[in-house]
Amino acid sequence: MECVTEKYKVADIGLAAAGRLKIEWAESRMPVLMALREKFSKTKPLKGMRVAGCLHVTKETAVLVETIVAAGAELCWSGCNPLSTQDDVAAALAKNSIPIFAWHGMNTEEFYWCIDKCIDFNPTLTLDDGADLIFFIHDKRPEACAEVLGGTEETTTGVHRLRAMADDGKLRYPVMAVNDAETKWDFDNVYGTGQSSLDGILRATSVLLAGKNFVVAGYGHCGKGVSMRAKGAGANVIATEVKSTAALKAVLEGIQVMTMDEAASIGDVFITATGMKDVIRKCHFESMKDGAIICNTGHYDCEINIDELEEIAVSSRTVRPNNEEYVLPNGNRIYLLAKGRLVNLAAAEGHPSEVMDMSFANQLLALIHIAENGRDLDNKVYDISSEQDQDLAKLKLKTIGISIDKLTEDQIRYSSDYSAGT
Ligand code: ARJ
Repeated sequence: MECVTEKYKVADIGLAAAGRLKIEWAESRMPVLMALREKFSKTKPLKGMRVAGCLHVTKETAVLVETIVAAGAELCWSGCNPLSTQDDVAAALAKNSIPIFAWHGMNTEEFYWCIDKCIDFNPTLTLDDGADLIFFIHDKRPEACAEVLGGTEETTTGVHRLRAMADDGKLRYPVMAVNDAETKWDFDNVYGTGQSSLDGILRATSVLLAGKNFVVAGYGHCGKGVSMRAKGAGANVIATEVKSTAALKAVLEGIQVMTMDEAASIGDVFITATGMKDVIRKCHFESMKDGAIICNTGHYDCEINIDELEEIAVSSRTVRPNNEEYVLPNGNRIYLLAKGRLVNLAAAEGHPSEVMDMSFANQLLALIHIAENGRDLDNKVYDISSEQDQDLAKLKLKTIGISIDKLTEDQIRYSSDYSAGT
């Protein structure tokens, strides 16, 4: 099987037909992005643009990729996580003449080789999830930044880092914070992460969640979504936090809040959603119950200290796909899912298409915004406009067939009237 050419490197081009079926399934559930595809395939707002993308290769991403192409751009793609590429989807894209360098299970060196390939493509726009491509182009290929009009960033962790980089004066082109659009974080991060993380845990373990002590580290938008769904599945949800307001929100949601030191000995399932490193570490592994399941849904694989787990374990083996058993000196077994990488993308298929529809519509519109205005933007991180949010939400509601009220003229006047009281 020819799987490497100048234009692509994928695991198995023979999987293209299966990948195409998945992409078609996603298309049927991404009406907003498909409507934008239809509109922009006529006007071609990205004509002349070269997009380098570094984002999980899933069926939903494929719909975005083919929409960017329909809008007139050329592009080159790499995955943003060694375990999240769906090989059949990557093959389908390669088969459709899309330059793509991504396969499941790549090592770190290969990961950066793929990003480097996308930079060889001389991008005018970059699209990231986790900012690895932006970091790489700044660090290793700074000369390539000159051609870049701007970039977009998909996720919380990436946006945090890019804001820090901009504050340090190190960012060499403008970036749109797609994550911070309301139609992204308030849906993708909450409902997307909630459902897909449980999907990953269930595919990797097949355990009953009802009655389990389910520990969620981090009660941000992602943690909140996971907690909500775990609670719905009948688990006793426990949250750990470092931020007082977030902890208080969890308390008022009826969730037990305690420290990880306390939670470690009572949890049955642990999931990290913090963006911080070493949230679960040696002292926690040592006090865990026999059979404890641990996983992560944050962007990077540093939230569980796996080196320490490997150090203290007397043996380990794979017991199911994406499920590694570690036996500790006290005889207790701990099950690590998806090597501590995003459990929702590594052990399942990522967020459902319906929610990625809005995230990726934001990505597309952000790219078009930079293509049209990039030269007037400063080298900083920009928010998505609230008009874009409202337009996308309106379009999404329309596709679901839901109508909402309109303010009357009198109500519009009332909304800006400060003279009326009791
Ligand atoms: C592509 C996905 C999918 C999916 O938008 C989500 C986010 O912020 C990322 C953190 O790395 C993952 C990304 N995401 C979730 N599900 N990207 N396809 N199906």
